[in-house]
Amino acid sequence: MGYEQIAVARDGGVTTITLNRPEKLNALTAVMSDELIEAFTEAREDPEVRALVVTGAGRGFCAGQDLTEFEEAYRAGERPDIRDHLIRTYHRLIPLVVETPKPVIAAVNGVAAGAGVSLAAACDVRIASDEARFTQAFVKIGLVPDSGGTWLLPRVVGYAKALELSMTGEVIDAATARRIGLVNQVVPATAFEEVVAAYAARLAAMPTAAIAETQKLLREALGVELEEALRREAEAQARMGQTDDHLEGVMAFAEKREPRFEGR
Ligand code: T3D
Repeated sequence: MGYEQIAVARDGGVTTITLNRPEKLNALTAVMSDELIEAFTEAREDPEVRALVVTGAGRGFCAGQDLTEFEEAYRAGERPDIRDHLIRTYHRLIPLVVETPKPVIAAVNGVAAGAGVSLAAACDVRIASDEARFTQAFVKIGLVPDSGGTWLLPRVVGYAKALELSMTGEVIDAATARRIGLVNQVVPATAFEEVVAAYAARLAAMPTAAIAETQKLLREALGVELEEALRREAEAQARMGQTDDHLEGVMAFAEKREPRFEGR
């Protein structure tokens, strides 16, 4: 389908979803949330898609909620219930990103703020350009972290850093984000697209079913006892043991060649 505020492109097994309001640093509107939900749903259901990249057009990754969406109502003295907006947008989008059973890379090309940080944190891997910056901006407008920020950020950087960033709204650069574990790697802006494309292609060539099970197991293991985690690992492993990619991996090892995984 044609989109207004995002762009979607396919290259082999990789779908790239680009937030496309560069003049507003790709701030999220209700329309953009709906479009992201549609694009993620399509990519999730397409067996040919084996990895996703989320990035931003222009100099921003995502400046979070578009703060002008409620401006008119506020100026008119109205106070819309933010909860309704959150339920309609981020409560659908963020779980969809987290639960996408394929590797999802946030290619953080520029500044990420508020819900933009949550969107990046919802992805499996974060690759930042050295021009990226991050801010838990919520507190600067008198709000608490939403869009999953209270759940996602402590899981990525730990409780103490998540609380510090959320209380201060401090803007941190890409090197600091790397140091605290908010991003997996930082790449010079000049090499950014190339590095992201190579990384995504590498993940798209992996055994996709095993990656999906791994994502789910690790996510859920944070909330269960060891015995339960072991039981879930064994169940998933039994399923993976029946896949073509497992057979291919073992055969490739035995034959001293690179495996050719098909994602099945
Ligand atoms: O209401 C609810 O639904 C609650 C949900 C909340 C979820 C959230 O995400 S809350 C947090 C919302 N985001 C922010 O508070 C961030 C606001 N933006 C900034 O603090 C700064 O723009 C940045 C630190 C992100 C970047 O600074 P800088 O100096 O690089 O760029 P800039 O000049 O401030 O912004 C460039 C343009 O983007 C500018 O437009 P203009 O003046 O050139 O026409 C600016 O207004 C626009 N822009 C940036 N962020 C937003 C935005 N427009 C709408 N909404 C934004 N969030």
